[in-house]
Amino acid sequence: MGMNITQKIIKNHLVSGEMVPGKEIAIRIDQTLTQDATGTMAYLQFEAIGIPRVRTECSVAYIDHNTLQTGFENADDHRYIQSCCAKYGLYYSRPGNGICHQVHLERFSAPGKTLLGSDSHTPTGGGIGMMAIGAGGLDVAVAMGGGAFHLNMPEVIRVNLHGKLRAGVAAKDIILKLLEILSVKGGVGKVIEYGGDLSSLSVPERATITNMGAELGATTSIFPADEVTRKFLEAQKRGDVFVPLAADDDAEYARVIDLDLSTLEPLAACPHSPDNIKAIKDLAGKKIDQVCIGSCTNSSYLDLMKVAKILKGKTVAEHVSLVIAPGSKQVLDMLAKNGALSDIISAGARILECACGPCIGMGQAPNSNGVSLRTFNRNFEGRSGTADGQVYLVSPETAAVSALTGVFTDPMANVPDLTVDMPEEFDINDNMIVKPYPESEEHEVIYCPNIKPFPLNKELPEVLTAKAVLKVGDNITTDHIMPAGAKILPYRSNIPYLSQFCFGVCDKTFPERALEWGGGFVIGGQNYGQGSSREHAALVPLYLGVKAVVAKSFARIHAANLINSGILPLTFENEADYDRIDQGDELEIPAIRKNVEDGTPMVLINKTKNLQIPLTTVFTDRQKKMILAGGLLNATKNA
Ligand code: MIC
Ligand code: SF4
Repeated sequence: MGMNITQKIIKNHLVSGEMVPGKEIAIRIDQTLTQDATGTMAYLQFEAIGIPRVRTECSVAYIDHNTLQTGFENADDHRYIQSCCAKYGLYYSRPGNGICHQVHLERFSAPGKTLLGSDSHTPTGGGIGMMAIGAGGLDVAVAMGGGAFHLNMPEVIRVNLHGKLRAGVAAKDIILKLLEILSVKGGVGKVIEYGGDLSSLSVPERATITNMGAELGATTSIFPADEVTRKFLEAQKRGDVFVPLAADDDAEYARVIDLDLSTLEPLAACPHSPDNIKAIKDLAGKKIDQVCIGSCTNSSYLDLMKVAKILKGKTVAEHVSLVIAPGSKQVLDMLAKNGALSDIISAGARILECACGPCIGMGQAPNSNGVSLRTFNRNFEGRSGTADGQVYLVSPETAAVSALTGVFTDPMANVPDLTVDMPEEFDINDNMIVKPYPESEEHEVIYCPNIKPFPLNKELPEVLTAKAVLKVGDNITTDHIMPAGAKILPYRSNIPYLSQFCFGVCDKTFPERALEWGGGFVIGGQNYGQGSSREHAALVPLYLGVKAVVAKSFARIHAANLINSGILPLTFENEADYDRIDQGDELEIPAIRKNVEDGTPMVLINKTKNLQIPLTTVFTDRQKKMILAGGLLNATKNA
C-alpha cells in the first residue's frame, strides 16, 4: 500500500515503535529551534543533561519574543543564550533578525527533514515539506543532545485544495475555514496533510496554513515539496536542500476534506477563540480601534507587499492605530529597498521591530474594550495585554483595508490588484546569524542574575492525597495557566517570580491557595493545555505543588510537558464525573504508585463526597519511568 508524506518522513526517521496510529513511536530529529522565552529553560535543561555539544544537523537559537528590554532581564537572557550557543555549537539568530519560524523557513528549512522546536508554531516549516513539530523545552533539549523525540503515531487527515482563491481572499482564510470545520481540538493526535491543486499557493502562503494548524491542536501540518517549493528555495539560494516529496496515489488517510478555494470568502476568528469564525461581510461596518499586522503567521514579504499596495497613497483612519512588525530582517530590508516600506510609513503605519511583539502581549495592548484586528494566530482572552480587549484574527488584506476605513471591511469589494510576484531572488544577508564556533574553541556560559534554577519534582509517593485546588472549564490554554505579556514574559527564567501569576486569568487567588494547601489536584475539562508549548505551564504549577491534573482530555504538548515534570495528566473514564468534584474537595488515589507501575486501573476517591471516580490513563513504559521518578531529568539521572 502507498504511503502519505507523514508516513514517508516518519519511516525515514523511525528509531523505535510501530507506525500504528495512537502507538508511541520515537523519531530522530535533524534540526531544532528554540526561541528566547522558552530557550532559557531549554538550555538550562540541556546543561543539566550534561552533553558537551549539540548532536543535530543544525540547531538554532532565536531571540524574538523578549525584545522589549524594559529592564535588564531580557538582555540577561539573551546573553545567557548566546553564550550557550558559543559553548554548545548552535547558530544564534540575534535580536532584530526576525521571528524564529519566518527566519527558519527562509534560511534553514529543508523538505523531508524533521525539526523539533520549543514553540508551538514550529509546524510553519510544514509549508516547505518538513515534519516540523512543537514541543516543550526539555524535549528539545533531549533532541539537541541527539536523543529521539517520542510522540504517538498520528492519524493523517488529507485536505485537498481545489480551484483558486478569489481576489481579496487569502491563505489565512483557508486555515480559518478549517478551524471552523475542525475546531481547536479537531487536530489533536493528527497530522494535516495538504494535496490537490497547490500550484497557486506560494511557500509563504502554505506556511501561513501550516503555522495555524497549531490552533487545530494538530501534531503538525505538511505540504508536499514541489516545483513551487524548489523555486522558493532557489530564490533563497538554498536550492541544494530541495528534494521532491509527495504522497503516493494510493496512500490512505483517516479522513479526507475537500475545499474549493474559489468559494471561500474573507473570514475572522472572533473573541476569544481561533475557531469562533464569522464572515467579514457579517461584521462589516463594526468600528475598530487597532490593527496589528505581523507574527509568524502573516509577516512574509508577500504579505507585507500586499499590505503596502493597499496602503499606498492612503491614510490610516484617524481613530485607528496600525502597527506592522515584519517577520524578518530579510523582509524588512526588501521592503526598504523596493520602496514599499515608504508606502507603508507614509500611510501612517507604526513600524515595529522584526519580532513577535503584540502577538505575545509585548507592547501594543489595545485600549479598554478595544477592538483589535490582528493577522496573528491566537486571540485568547487577555493575551493582548488588555483584559477586556476584543481580538479578531484576520488576513493581512482584511487588516489593511479595514485600517483605512476604520471599520471591518470586506477586502473582496475594496482591494486594488494585489498580484505580487514571488522574487526570483530574495535579499540574502545572514550577518545577524552567528555561526556555531569550532569545537576546538573554549567558551564559558554566562549566568546572569535573571537566570534562576528550575524546580525538580520528587518521586511519586505510594498514595496521592490532596485537595482539588482549582476547577476550570473546557479549552483551558497555556496562556490561562501561565500568562505571558510585557510584565511577565521577561521572567521566564525565574519560576518563583512567575508563580504569582499562575492561572491569573481564571482565578487570581490560585497561587496563594496552592501554597497554603500544599498544592493539590487541578480539575479540567476538554482539551486542557491547548495553545503554546511553554513548559512553564507545567513547571510553575510544579513549583506551587500541583501533583496531578484530572481532565476530560489533554492537548498533546502540554500533556508531554506535565509528564516531563512528573505531574500526572489523568483522564476521567466518564466525562460526567467532572461534575462530581468541587474545588476544595479532599481527593485521594490510594494505590497511585502501584497503579502506574502495573498499569492497573486508577480510582480517584472523592473523600468529601464519598465517591469513587474511575480514571483511564495508561502510560507507556517510558512515561512510567518519568512519572515514578518525578520527571524526565530525575529519570535520566536514575538510568
Ligand atoms: C505563543 O505564541 O504562545 C508563544 C509565546 O510563541 C509560545 C511559546 C512561549 O510561550 O514561549 C508557543 O506558541 O509555544
Ligand atoms: Fe511569536 Fe506569536 Fe508566533 Fe508565538 S505565535 S512565535 S508569540 S509571533
